[in-house]
Amino acid sequence: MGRLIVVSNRVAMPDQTFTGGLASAMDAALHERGGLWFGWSGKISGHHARHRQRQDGIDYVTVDLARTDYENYYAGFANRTLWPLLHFRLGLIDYQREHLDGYLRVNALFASHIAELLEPDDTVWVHDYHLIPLGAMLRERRVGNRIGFFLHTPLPPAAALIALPRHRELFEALAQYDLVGVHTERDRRALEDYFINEVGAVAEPGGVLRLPDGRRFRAGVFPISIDTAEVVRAARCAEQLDEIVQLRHSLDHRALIIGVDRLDYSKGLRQRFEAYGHLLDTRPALHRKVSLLQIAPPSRSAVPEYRQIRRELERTAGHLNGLYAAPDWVPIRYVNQSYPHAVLTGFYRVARVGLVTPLRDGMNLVAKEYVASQDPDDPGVLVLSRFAGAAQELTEALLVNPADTAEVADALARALGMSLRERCERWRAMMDVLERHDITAWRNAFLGELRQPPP
Ligand code: GDG
Repeated sequence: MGRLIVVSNRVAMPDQTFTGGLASAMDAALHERGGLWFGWSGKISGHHARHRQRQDGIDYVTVDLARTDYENYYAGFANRTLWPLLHFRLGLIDYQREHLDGYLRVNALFASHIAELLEPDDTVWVHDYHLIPLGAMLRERRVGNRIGFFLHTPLPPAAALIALPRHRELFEALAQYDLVGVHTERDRRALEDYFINEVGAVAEPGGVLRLPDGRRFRAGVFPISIDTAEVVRAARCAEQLDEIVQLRHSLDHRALIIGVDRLDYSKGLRQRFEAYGHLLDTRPALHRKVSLLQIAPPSRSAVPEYRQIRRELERTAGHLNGLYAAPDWVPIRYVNQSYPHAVLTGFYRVARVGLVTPLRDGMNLVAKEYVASQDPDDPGVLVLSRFAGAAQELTEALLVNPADTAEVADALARALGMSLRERCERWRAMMDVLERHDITAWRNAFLGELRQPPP
């Protein structure tokens, strides 16, 4: 069996503290088989310098990008065109031809490097919307290896995908992969509909799509998960950490509602603050009895929409605190800082309610981490958006439409008043899912399917 070659926009380098589940899952897979992780170095330089570092049997190979590449590929087409499109936000799409050209140029640059590094038995696993055409570009370079692609975002229906100029050039390229993985059955159906209606493909048994030229590829559902055992362990140990002791002390027996999200317009943060405002407005008995801690580390600050959402949230949080705060009580603690993963698991464990209300989300790992971090004898309640992929599995959460502030406020009130027995039953059911299906199961399912003989 050959090596595993992982390709993603950014690479989790061994000398960086990178604690995400995806990074550790890839790390484990690369260790098992030996392999190579390829991506952008995160550096901007004029000459596409390539860096190579080998540690514990894994090769980390990264390239620098020129400033215009970064602006057109990353800040432009990936994050101002594809991200809003894939999250059903057609009104936010900013399409510029030079951004698409830059996106294709960087994908071609990646393809040339990878084609050079590949050996005949290697299996290639490409990640996410930054790299949709990479497989097709590898095929153009006569790469015959097994190549899989996993999309971490949702996939909207064909009626939305066709809003993108030159959409066929981009999405039809997915057919050059042997296997395309998505988080949910809804995403898989969207992919199938697009290929049937826009490309003229035919669906065959086993998730196979056959194109008019006879080419076949598989599309499958692989819901990503977390390192459940590790999150359970970290949350248990976190009780001792200073940050957790201080948080408990500051709460002074008030119930904590927690939200943890990258600062992103897809996460529904404004609507979440408004729902919490509605809760305080309609239930005065909860005043001084509850606090919302929203952790929202800034992301993609080079993109104007992200600077705008930040301003908007500061205004909304300030407004709510101005309306309701008392000398000894702040209703919203809004923190634009990131924390080590171990500390986050401790915050989750302290919180009586996990509030996860994205407008759209491929999966949402925070929802899963919140559940796995709970104290089995006194678990909290998850309030979860129906539009997160996680809602397909965590059906014992209180499921809400994030746009309906009254519905979210009702769910919060219900969660805050829920009996220990009901909390335990709901938590156990969700924990069963996470114990059966962790990040290792996800990775093995995808790679197992990719190793099957081509359709
Ligand atoms: C994309 C898709 C899909 C957050 N704050 C801190 C921190 N985090 C960690 C969380 C969690 C991860 O970041 C966020 O993952 P999500 O899944 O919630 O969201 P995206 O970043 O949008 O991820 C999403 C995912 O890819 C995987 O396929 O589920 O739908 O959008 O693990 O804990 N980590 C640390 N400090 C923080 O302050 N260390």
